[in-house]
Amino acid sequence: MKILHISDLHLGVKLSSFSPDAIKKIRLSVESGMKRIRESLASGEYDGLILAGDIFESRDVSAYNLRFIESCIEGVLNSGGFAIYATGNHDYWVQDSDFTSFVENERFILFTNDRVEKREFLYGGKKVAVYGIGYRTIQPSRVVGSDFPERGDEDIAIGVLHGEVSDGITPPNTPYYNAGSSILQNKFYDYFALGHIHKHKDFGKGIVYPGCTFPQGYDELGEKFALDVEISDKGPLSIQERVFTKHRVFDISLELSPENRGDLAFKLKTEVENILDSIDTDPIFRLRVSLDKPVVPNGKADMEMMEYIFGISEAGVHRLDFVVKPKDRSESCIPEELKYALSQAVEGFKVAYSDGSLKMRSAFDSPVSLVEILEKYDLENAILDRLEGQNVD
Ligand SMILES: [Mn+2]
Repeated sequence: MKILHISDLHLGVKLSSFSPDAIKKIRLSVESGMKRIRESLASGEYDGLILAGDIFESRDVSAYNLRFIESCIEGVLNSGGFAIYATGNHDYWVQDSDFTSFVENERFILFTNDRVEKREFLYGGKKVAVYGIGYRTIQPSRVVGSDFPERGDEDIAIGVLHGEVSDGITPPNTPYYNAGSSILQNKFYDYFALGHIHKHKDFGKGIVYPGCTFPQGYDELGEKFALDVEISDKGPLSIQERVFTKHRVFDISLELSPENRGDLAFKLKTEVENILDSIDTDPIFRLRVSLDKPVVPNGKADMEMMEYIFGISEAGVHRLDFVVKPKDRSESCIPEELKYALSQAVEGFKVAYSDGSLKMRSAFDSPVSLVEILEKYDLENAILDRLEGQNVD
């Protein structure tokens, strides 16, 4: 039995932290990913589809995105398969929405109640039991691991949970449904489909987060995928990654100090070269430059050298975050006046103070090289001028 396990599509999420150029790339890539998901499900390639929650971003869902999920479910049902949808904390509204056509039937199971439920059906002569829970409110904050019953006499047992699962017995402290992985392991299901965490994690014994399917944030880095899950009563469980998007998001951090510049340059050179070697499409880069002192490398020559080393000029930077982390972490060491001055000096930068650091952020209309950034904004002088005389070290 082959199942496509998808979670955290967050259809309709605002891509506001990206530049317009990056947004265009992401939209096209997601669009073609959605098409491939729909086509695969309609082709009869899968026996089942599991949607493990946060399929939509919010109640404010477009007809297009709604129709997409409906057609995915229809596709797998029409080809003789089954679909399971457990709502997440972003789609708690699904249960009483009058504009969705999500109605349970024999082979479409919908978990929207805030308690663990069991559904059974026959598939290919086998008795399948599905145990799941959905969201009726945004933040239920409950330990649910022990709410799941041990498997019964069914041929195939599947669990679905949108929430936070931790290694071991102790559940994590979180406002969402939560469980310790070893509690779930002791239910002896063939597969436990998790959702909510955007990063892939396999706890063993078939308890798995696929992570979000589409990278749509600067914290959703590298390759993102859904899972092809093969459940067989003859052999072991097989789980394979299935990538549906072409774009990838990369976050490159650079912590500068006059002492470590050489080492960092080498490290970053390797990192960027590996990224550029391993992908067949344009990456979306954020470069984070942070300083623990108000000191930046000296002069344009240094920056040209760094750009050459990093190989970033080819790819371009879509967003630059510039962070000054003074050792004295009180906000008073960076006065309002300076924050205002910086926001003026560095056109287009949003300036904020948080976690003891001064943070500036800019998303560019189109990717720019590091040298361009420095020339355009004259960052070095802006920072040095403004910080001169400040007691920040
Ligand atoms: Mn979630």
